[in-house]
Amino acid sequence: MARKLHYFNVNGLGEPIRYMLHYAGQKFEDVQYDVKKWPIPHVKDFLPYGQLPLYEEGGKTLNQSLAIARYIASQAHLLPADAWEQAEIDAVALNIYDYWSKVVLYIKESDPVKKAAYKKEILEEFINFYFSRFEKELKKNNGFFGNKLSWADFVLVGIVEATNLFLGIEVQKQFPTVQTLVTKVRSLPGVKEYIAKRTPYQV
Ligand SMILES: N[C@@H](CCC(=O)N[C@@H](CS)C(=O)NCC(=O)O)C(=O)O
Repeated sequence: MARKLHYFNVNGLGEPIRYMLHYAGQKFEDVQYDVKKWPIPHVKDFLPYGQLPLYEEGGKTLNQSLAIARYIASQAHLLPADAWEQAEIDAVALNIYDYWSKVVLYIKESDPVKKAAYKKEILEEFINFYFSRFEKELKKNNGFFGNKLSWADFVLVGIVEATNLFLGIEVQKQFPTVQTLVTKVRSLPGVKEYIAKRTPYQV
């Protein structure tokens, strides 16, 4: 079955999906658009909501990164079997996205004064607020969000890497359990080889 993932040539919402597909050993076409050339009209017009990522499989398409990640997880033993545990993992992924929404405001802001103010707020408030909670949950659950590896762990690693790329920091350094998870996910079979081969991202 032909699989295709469309995303930018940067880290962000698409990278945890790439990691999971590589971890699952799924063959897929990794279509990467140059973020510096965006918007590419014929691509944007073809996207159902004008945004990436978009996943294609068996002639069908799926947008929304979390829906795609959850679907891939269901095929890669990264989704808990129990409905309550699934909901807990969904909540974790949404909490991570709540944090990321603050960084998106910073990325999209073009006014340098407002941009600097967003950055200050992220560095001085939001990172601490969210990551101290992520750290606590991971510690409580054996180093993973759900006691064993799940798709939410991949989402966090993707968002950590995207944070580092866009803010020029190494956010995991202040949070040892997050740091351990990042190292673990980046060392997984399939993921490790993909990271070694990929072109370093730039923004
Ligand atoms: N809720 C959507 C958000 C998608 C999104 O914000 N995509 C960004 C890249 S991370 C995008 O396509 N930006 C270009 C644009 O909006 O034209 C998801 O999670 O997939």
